Amino acid sequence: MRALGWMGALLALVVSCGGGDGGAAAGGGSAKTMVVGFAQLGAESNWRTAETRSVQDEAQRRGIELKFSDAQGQQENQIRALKGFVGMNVGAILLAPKTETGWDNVLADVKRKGIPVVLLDRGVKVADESIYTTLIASDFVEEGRKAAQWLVDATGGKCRLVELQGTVGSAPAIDRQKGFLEVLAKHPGMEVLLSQTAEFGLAKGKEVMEAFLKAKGKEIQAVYAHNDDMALGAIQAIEAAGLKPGVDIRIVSIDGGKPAFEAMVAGKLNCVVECSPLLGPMAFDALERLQRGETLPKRIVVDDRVFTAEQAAAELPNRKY
Ligand code: GZL
Repeated sequence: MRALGWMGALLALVVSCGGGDGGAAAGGGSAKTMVVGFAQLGAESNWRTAETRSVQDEAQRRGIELKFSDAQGQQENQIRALKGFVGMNVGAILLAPKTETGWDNVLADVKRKGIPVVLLDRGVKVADESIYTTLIASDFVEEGRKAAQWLVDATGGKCRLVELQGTVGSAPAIDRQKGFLEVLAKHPGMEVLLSQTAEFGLAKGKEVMEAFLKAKGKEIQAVYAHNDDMALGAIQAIEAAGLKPGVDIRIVSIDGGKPAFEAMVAGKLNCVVECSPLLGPMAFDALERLQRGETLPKRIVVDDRVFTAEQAAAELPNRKY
């Protein structure tokens, strides 16, 4: 198998899937399926569970056997899962890395076994970029820029705001802040009063917003939340403080899930920058292109749109997550 490398493993799997004798295909799995390992980071948000569902549904639709691991938010569990997939000699691996760093050794080991790794939704910082095949993700810096530009336009460039950051050390948290501050740097009237992580979670978002309100109260004119779940938590905290979210305090978030659109229809959230979790089809398209011997670009960018409260009612029926 090693002489064939991972391509041979995948092709062998496809050949045995097509006309095999029904015996176990090379590289694990039955003769009828290609075997893919998916190291998911957790289930911390509505977005994450939608991504998991998209990958699982698409694997089933294509008759691909998916070995799924939920790391419960722990990087060491993801690393353990990757090692397990190597042991199973899967044909390919999908990885949604919790944080940017800490992947060099395990991904080098996976590469030595000839198994391609496709990164889903978050990137990694590694010394040797050849240890992963491609990254399929939104442009988080651009998402931050879009959120900031909407807030600048909505407030005439004069606003005192607080920021609810995503998971510390994760690509979306780092880049969404980077893009946001890049735009704010051009508008001196925009002031970030407080900024703290709420780990992309609703409950934590409520807790941190409560602390922000206690510290800065009516000074706060807007919230920038790195994802919908934290924005929804902030809405709860703002209402508990007797204020009107979306009116007394403007809110802009990222993801674009149904709950956020419902909050915009209710007038409690003002703007959402979309970040699609429906990456299953793109993930398996990429793996099938690899099977055909194609070379993939190092980066496959998922396009994002911006939706305001005025557009929410019309768009809500179209939301798939
Ligand atoms: C973005 C993804 C982020 C979402 C959050 O691609 O990694 O993680 O924005 C999720 O909702 O928790």
